Amino acid sequence: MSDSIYGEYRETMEYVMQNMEARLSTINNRVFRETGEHLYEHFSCRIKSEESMREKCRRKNLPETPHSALVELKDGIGVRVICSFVDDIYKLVDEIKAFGDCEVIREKDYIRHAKENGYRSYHMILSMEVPFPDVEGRRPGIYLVEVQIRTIAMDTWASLEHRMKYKKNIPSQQLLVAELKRCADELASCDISMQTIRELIRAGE
Ligand code: 0O2
Repeated sequence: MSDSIYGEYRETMEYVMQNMEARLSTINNRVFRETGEHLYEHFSCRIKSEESMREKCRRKNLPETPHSALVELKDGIGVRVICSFVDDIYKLVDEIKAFGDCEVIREKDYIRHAKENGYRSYHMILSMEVPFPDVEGRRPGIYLVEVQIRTIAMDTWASLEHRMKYKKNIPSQQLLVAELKRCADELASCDISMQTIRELIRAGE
């Protein structure tokens, strides 16, 4: 019996993660062959750490079980893809939606609808069919993957904001929130400018 919150399904989660990595690499290579440009800069995949998953279960009043970690919470397997330009994000979303064996079960466009604090990113929860059992006893099993797609600028902001979130009780909290929001909006404006520059370069080629 495993002590992991993911139980006996941890190995299949690794399989799903590797499978996603391979698909993303294939997409980028194909787009590069077709257009001479990559669709994304880089990506990272992770299985949420035991500690974070257990903490999230407690925060959401869920029992610390494989069912909570694999079904109730949907970000046990996470993929973050970083693109150079905003329109590449939407092209990648279309590529991912075209996967034959995955279904998008949740989608949030925090780019067109930024969060109040300025956070921007495209989020999807995919359900992927795999030839192994899942926690609900199905075979083929269904595993969930959270995909976050952002530009370099959005990622820079999110990383810094995430780090600063943990520094509580600092003076001028309100001012900092407003400043962070201002930075997010300025970066979003830079993203639009960079895309316009790319379009102008392409038009002149
Ligand atoms: P971690 O440590 O990055 O995994 P959920 O929070 O997943 O139960 P929800 O609210 O539907 O459900 O999720 P949503 O809105 O899709 O956001 C989930 C993830 O997006 C977060 O995961 C963060 O990674 C990222 N995110 C969302 N909002 C913000 C934000 O304001 N700032 C930053 N920096 N990241 C954000 P976790 O589990 O919170 O954290």
